[in-house]
This record gives sequence, structure tokens and C-alpha cells, in this order.
Amino acid sequence: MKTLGEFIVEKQQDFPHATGELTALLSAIKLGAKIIHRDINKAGLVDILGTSGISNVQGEVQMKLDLFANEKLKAALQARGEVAGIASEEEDEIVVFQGERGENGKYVVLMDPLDGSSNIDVNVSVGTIFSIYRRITPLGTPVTEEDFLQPGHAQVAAGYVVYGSSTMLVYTTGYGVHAFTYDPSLGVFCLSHEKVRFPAKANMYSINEGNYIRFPLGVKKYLKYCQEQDEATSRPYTSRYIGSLVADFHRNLLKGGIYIYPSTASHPNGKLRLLYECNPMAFLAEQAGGKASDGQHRILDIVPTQLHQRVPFFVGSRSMVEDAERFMAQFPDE
Ligand code: AHM
Ligand code: MG
Repeated sequence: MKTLGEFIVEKQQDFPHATGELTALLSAIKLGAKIIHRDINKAGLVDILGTSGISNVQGEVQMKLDLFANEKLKAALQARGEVAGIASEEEDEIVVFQGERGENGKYVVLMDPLDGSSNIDVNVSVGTIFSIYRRITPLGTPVTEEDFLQPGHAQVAAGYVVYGSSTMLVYTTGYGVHAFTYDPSLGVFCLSHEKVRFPAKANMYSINEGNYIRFPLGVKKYLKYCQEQDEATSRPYTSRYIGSLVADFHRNLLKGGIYIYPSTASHPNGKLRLLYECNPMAFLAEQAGGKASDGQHRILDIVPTQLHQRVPFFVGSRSMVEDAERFMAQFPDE
């Protein structure tokens, strides 16, 4: 049995110039994940379910557990000297870690502390997503928004924690994707899947089909293609949609599939946030042999202009994302 801590240290030894700072940062995320795991598991027992009555900057009501997860992760990251600041789906502005320690931190962390919040109250899987960049402003100064508005290809690490039938932490530092399953009796994440790759065969599609009427024509045509009978390509495909990006992505990563949140009439740029959701998932997808796009362009090449920017999102097995892109190109909206 190899623990996440042991695995990270072992990998660090491959890089003689590594300072161990990223290792320490990942262990702060690991600690935050354990705390969130503990509290999600007793969520029905304590007064933590339901809405907080507060809305975030995008006008969405925050669940109490969202705020809880945000506070715990922020505290775990601030306790380390490696992090100069964070941006979070639950924070209106960037959070600059003040003082000498924060100003000398090399990294910034962007996160969605608890993704899939509509599933919290009904005991369905939710997740934490994180994305790590090296700051671009000089050490010894407070970080600015510029440090956070970097294109996804500049990420040094990204990952997620899925709180499902078991809790798993999945991450990449650009050398493959590795997954660890949490053993609550020991309090450790144990290596369960090394160098995860999307399987060659892919036949699942995940999309909120209730929005069908408002989808772009290319997506409508692609969905009809998924539902057609064709033995040679194993169609019709299977539809699976949890409504938690992390859980839907995780299943598709292990089983082969595509997740789509396109633009809709109510969400013209899609619903998902480029910095907290799409970039980290795109980095993981590419590292696992998959693909991530906005329907036309590589997600990791988009230069962000706003912290809470949204983008249409197509992610998963390479062949399925390429098929969807082909339909988007072939059937543009008038
Ligand atoms: P959230 O960050 O507010 O939880 O929203 C993101 C979630 C994704 O996890 C999920 O895939 C999507 O929203 C579901 O949206 P919808 O209910 O519109 O299908
Ligand atoms: Mg989210």
C-alpha cells in the first residue's frame, strides 16, 4: 500500500531541483479534503444542510456546506507559506495572503471548494476541484489578479476530490493522472489507480438534456447521433448525468465518455467557470489521453479576462470530443 504522501515524495525525487513546496501545498489540499470528507459524511446529522441565505457574486444562493468547505480549504492553504493567495468560486474577489509569508509564496490556488452543490442535500456525490499556478508577479509583493488570469496550459498541478461511495483524490502535475482512495479508518489516501487513461472504448454521454430546446444546433445533432443505432460504432451510446461535474467526469474517465455543458439560452457562455472548473478538468483530461474544448478551441489555450468567466465545456474521451466538435463545425447556429 502506498499513501498519497509517500507517492508525492517519491515523485519529487525524480526532480533534483524540486524544493518540496508543491509537495507541501498538495498536502494542505489533502488535509482540507479530509476535513470536508468528515463533515460531508455527517452532514445529515448536524445543522449544516440547506442554504445559507447568502448569494455569491454570480447571484447563486450558497449552501452552508459550500461556505464551510471554502473556509476549511482557505485555512489549510493559508497555514502554509507556499501559497500567496487564492481565488474561489465562493469568493467575490481574489484573497491575498498578507504578510511576509504570503508575499513570499510562489503559488496561487484556484478552487471550487464544493462542486455540485445542488446534490448536497440529497446525498449524491459532490466534489472539490483545485488548480495551481506559479505566480507571475515578483516574490515579496502581494499577488494581484494578473497571477490568477493565466491560461490553463500554465497550470503546474490540478485535481479533484470526489466524495462518492468512497472518497477519492485524483491529481496531475503534468506527468500523468493518479488516483488515491481514502481509507477513513487509517485517515490516509492510498494509491488505487496509477497513470489513469481514458479507456479506448467510449460510449457514455453526460449532458442535462432537459435544456435540449436551448442547445446550439451542433449539440442537438450530436445528441441525435449518439442515440442512433449503428453496430460498427456501438451506438446508441448510454446516457449518464449526475449533475456533479466531478462525479460525471470521474465516471467518464474510468469508463469512457463525454461530458458537455454547452451554451444555452439562459447561460449563453455555458454554466461552468473556466478558472475553477474547466481548466483543472481540461488539464486532467489531456494528461489522461482525453480532450477538452469549448466546442471549437482547446480550453487550456483560452486567455482568461475575468475571474468568474464561464465557457461552454466539452470534455472526455478524445474520440467523442472530436466527434462533438465536428458536429459543432458542421452545423453552426444561424
Ligand atoms: P456549482 O459549482 O454551483 O455546483 O455548479 C456546477 C455544477 C456542475 O457540477 C454540474 O455538472 C452542473 O453544475 C449541473 O448543472 P445543471 O443542474 O444545470 O445540469
Ligand atoms: Mg462548481
